[in-house]
Amino acid sequence: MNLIQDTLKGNRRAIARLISHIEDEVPGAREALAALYPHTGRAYIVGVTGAPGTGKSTLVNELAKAYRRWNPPRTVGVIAVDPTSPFSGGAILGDRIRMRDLAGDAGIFVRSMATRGSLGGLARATADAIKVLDAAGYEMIFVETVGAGQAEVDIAKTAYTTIVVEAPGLGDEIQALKAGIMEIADIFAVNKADREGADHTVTAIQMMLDLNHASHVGGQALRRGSGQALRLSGQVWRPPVCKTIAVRGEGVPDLVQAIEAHAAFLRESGLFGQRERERVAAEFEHLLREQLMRQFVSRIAPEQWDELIERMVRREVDPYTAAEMLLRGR
Ligand SMILES: Nc1nc2c(ncn2[C@@H]2O[C@H](COP(=O)(O)OP(=O)(O)OP(=O)(O)O)[C@@H](O)[C@H]2O)c(=O)[nH]1
Ligand SMILES: [Mg+2]
Repeated sequence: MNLIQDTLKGNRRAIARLISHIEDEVPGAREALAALYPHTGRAYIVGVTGAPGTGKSTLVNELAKAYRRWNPPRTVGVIAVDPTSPFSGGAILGDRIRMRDLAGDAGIFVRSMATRGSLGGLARATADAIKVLDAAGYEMIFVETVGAGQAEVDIAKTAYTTIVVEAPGLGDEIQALKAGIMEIADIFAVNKADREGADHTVTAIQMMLDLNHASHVGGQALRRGSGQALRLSGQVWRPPVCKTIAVRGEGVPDLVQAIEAHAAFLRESGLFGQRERERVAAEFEHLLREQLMRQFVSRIAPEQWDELIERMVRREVDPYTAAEMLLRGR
């Protein structure tokens, strides 16, 4: 089996094995990624994030089906990232079960990824898994992540369009939204609209968007420092708020339209290229930081490291000076 050639041909076993190699940092995985890299950059990546249990997987399942029914049908890759579980336990099994009706369709590939070591490692492995699916020819790639921590935000940064999923009755959640998630949302989905309070949630989000709109130009553009370009082009994206009932597939066509509208907005405003550059730069920075740190730490004797920590604990040296000492090799 030639992992690279077979992945490029879309062979499912090759794809699955290569992603496992990436997760396990098997020697050769990096070379495979390098060989695949020229074949990436074609997929449209959509991030789906939100609090636990809001219905992200159910929604992704429906979105995948919608794109399979598209004319002409698009192939779909799904990556469900679980930063909370260090083992491939219940959550992942749950995702598999919920996405059961996707199984058997050769045009869909579903993969779960959990933390094996650091969250940073998970973000990197996820970015690499996206490349594998991209090179394998999947046209739409959905990346599901839980919550709104930094790792999730990092993962969201790998998407062109980010959907934030909310559910009614999460008042505190909406407050928490203000912090990080508001800035990454290109589209809001208020799921479980069959439950009481959905309209209230929609109103709350709309109000927050109103507040934000004057100073924020909305969505990822600002967070990525492209506000200026947006103002120059005179174009502003206001995140639409879609009500959905994922379990019945209701509201999903509107959500698909919102994704397509955002993709068109990015292309027509010229922001797509900018976002792609920012995506590549962010990933590169992340990688450099990780590798520099690894290389650097590997050159330090454990005793030296421990001693330095001890000295900081005893307040004999401050962290800035300690860092200077290490960097200068003293
Ligand atoms: N009433 C109602 N229940 C829903 C809806 N969408 C999803 N659910 C249910 O909500 C539960 C959680 O759905 P998931 O799709 O697993 O949610 P999730 O956000 O992926 O969950 P995690 O990945 O564990 O964070 C399941 O029991 C779903 O059947 C909806 O529109 N209405
Ligand atoms: Mg899920």
